Amino acid sequence: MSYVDEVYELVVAKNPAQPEFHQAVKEVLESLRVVIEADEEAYRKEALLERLTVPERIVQFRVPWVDDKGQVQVNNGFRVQFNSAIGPYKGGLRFHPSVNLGIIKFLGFEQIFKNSLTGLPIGGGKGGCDFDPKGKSDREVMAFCQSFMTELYRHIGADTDVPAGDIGVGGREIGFMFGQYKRIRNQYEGVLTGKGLTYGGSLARTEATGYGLLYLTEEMLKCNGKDIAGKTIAVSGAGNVAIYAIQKAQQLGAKPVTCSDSTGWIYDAEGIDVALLKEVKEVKRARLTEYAAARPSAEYHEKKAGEHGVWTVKCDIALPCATQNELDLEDAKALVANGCFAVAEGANMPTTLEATEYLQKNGVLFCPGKASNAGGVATSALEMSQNSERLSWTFEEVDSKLQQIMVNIFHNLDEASKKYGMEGDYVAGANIAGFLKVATAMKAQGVC
Ligand code: NDP
Ligand code: 2IT
Repeated sequence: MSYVDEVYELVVAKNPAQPEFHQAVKEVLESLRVVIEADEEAYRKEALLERLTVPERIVQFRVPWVDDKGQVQVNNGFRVQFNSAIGPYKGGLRFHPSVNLGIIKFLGFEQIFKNSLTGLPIGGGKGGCDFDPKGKSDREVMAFCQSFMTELYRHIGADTDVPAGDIGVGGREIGFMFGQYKRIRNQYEGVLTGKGLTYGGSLARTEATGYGLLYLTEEMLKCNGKDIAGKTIAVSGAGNVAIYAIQKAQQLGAKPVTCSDSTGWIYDAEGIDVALLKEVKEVKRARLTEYAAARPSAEYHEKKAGEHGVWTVKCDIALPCATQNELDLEDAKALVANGCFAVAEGANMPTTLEATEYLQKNGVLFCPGKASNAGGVATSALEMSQNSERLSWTFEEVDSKLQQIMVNIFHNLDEASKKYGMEGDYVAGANIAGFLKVATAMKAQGVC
């Protein structure tokens, strides 16, 4: 059996009941087949793929906290420190009831290659908790965050592991966790990114993932003889990534007409009103029904099992920005039938393997999240740089660096796909380009 197949079987056998982790590993290993098989014995002897797929460290811990009724609640916390070959562990924290070890491992694994693609010195990690911030008071969220950090603090540090936000973790949660870290450690350091602007945060970090997604999409279209201006875009999600993707798409002259949350979705024929969306989601933390109520041009559709939501809308470009496996084969078929010619992932692994294959086979330009959503973590790394030199850069400076990073990422994966005879397969290009830097660093550092 080939080394790649052997390691995939091992991963499945050793990590039962972690389907998302299997899926992420399968996608990467399939892309790497051509690289590994050219030098199979050397990779096998060094057990490079086994080392790549086993995290350096997993921390799992209890998070007890008291709710507003005086009831003690207990949640399960995780931090997976996956790979530190090219820098300190870096990656977000997700607070969502669906969080389990397999989800955090898939996200941490993806993060290794994403962080490598940014060209910046950051290793791969991810963490989170099965806590649901929805419907909780600010005091409950604070109590939870303080308890979460009371355990996590001993495993992280500005040169060790630097968490940030992800689903359910934004500025409010980062602030509460930063305060608790500082209190326990008596140390003011850049241990988290996505911080507020008054205490070490970077301008443009809030916008970075969504903006970066559009910078990369624009470059991908340009290099394929297409233009983003005037195009209709279907976006899913209504959180940090979706909001700023919609905003930048409009600035580039495109028309995003959809967004969605966990209970329903919006079709707005006049284009999404970003100011209203921000008010509903960032300020009121409300449902999209409130958007529809305030906007006559918007249609609200309740989410229903078996229905395909935003992907049934006619569009030129699709940007999935909500969560994993939200775009399946049926959705891919609907997009192709409606003339969609480009999909770029804002979320992590939002497209199933079957859907990805269908889109690619039908000539749709497809950019995987580990490349197209790398602007968030790249700007986090820029926040780390600013914290280290105790300076802050202007919005324009950070934004122009972000733009350059996204353009470079696209060209790196484009070149890797050509070099390995898979021109236009940006999934393979991203996985190979991300892998080669990490593998070279791992080999140089000996058996560790
Ligand atoms: P937010 O929590 O800000 O927003 C998430 C959005 O997706 C919300 O609208 C939420 O609905 C919706 N959503 C979440 N889970 C589900 C679900 N299971 N089913 C349907 N809808 C869901 O998170 P982000 O915008 O930060 O993250 C979105 C995606 O982008 C994730 O995959 C994340 O890993 C990825 N990402 C985030 C980065 C960042 O910098 N924040 C960087 C790179 C990737 P509701 O409003 O009802 O909660
Ligand atoms: O998935 C991701 O890249 C993030 N959630 C952002 C990570 C970070 O460290 O900024």
